[in-house]
Amino acid sequence: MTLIRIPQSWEISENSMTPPDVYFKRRRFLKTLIGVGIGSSLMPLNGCGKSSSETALEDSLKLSKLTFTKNPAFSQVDRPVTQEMLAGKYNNFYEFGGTKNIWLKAQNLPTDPWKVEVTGLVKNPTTYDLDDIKKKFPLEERIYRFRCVEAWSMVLPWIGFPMKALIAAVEPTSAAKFVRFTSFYDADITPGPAIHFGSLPWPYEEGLRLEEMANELAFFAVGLYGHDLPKQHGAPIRMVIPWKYGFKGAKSIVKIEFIAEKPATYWNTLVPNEYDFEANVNPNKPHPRWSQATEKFISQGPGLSWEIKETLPFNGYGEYVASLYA
Ligand SMILES: Nc1nc2c(c(=O)[nH]1)N[C@H]1C(S)=C(S)[C@@H](COP(=O)(O)O)O[C@H]1N2
Ligand SMILES: [Mo]
Repeated sequence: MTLIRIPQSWEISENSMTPPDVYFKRRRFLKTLIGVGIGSSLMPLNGCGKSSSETALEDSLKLSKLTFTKNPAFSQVDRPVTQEMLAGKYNNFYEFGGTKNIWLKAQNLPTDPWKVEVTGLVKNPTTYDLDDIKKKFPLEERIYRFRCVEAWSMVLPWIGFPMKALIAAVEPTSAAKFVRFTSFYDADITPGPAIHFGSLPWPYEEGLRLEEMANELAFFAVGLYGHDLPKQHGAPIRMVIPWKYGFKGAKSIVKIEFIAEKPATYWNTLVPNEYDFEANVNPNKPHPRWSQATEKFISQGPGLSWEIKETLPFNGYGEYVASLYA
């Protein structure tokens, strides 16, 4: 059994750029410590997570192959596709913990059967099961850049269908202005991070303006790397919004509601001054705690390593989406 070792350099670099989840815990943690008068010598946050077996990781990625076409408009970008074994063990999925190393815990997600309720201000409210979705909406592969607000990035070959196809199927009424997307949540299965204080605003929810959802690029993924979506990536269906930071792409979607008012969202509720609703990738707008001008692009294996690249406005997708924000 080969153990995966995360290189030291990765850990160091990550410390210099604390992810929002760790930051949030630390801030609350410090507040609590100060509150009860314990010294700051107690700072055991973050350990680097457990080592895991490479075979178990491979098993988590051995999934049914999908039938799909390759969309020629999104068949490549200016950098290589990230290796599957790297993408599959470096995730954000707060329901399963506050570290990147959640892939094993995420295998507890029950994905079969799965239902997605589409409701609200629509003419044809529908509850789909996953097979209905795969049959009704022709599947295509799109290779998209992916940029997390924490400044790491990947390139991922998603398989799924454009969100506008769902809009056409359910026919929103003229009163629908926003859309709320809700992730799976069950406190027994998705306990959240081990260390946190106070309540977290579960379930994970995200939102888009209806015009954003109708944009050519907005995508529902049911697959990745030619097969069904791995649990750690948000099986069996998730949002992919390539011009926005990764947190806008809610995983493991169970409900989609067309509504009149802007919905509250998970990260915006937790840390409103850091994670705004719009969250378009923008190198000229620093995060309050770090620059967004460059990113750490993860492509090669077998160990985690990255290249520093410039971050592009709208993550390189301005020609498709800039007009939405004019
Ligand atoms: N339900 C849910 N969706 C989520 C998250 C989460 O914690 N819970 N994390 C978000 C963040 S911050 C990122 S960067 C991406 C990560 O997707 P990946 O692990 O497939 O790369 O998922 C997003 N969707
Ligand atoms: Mo993220």
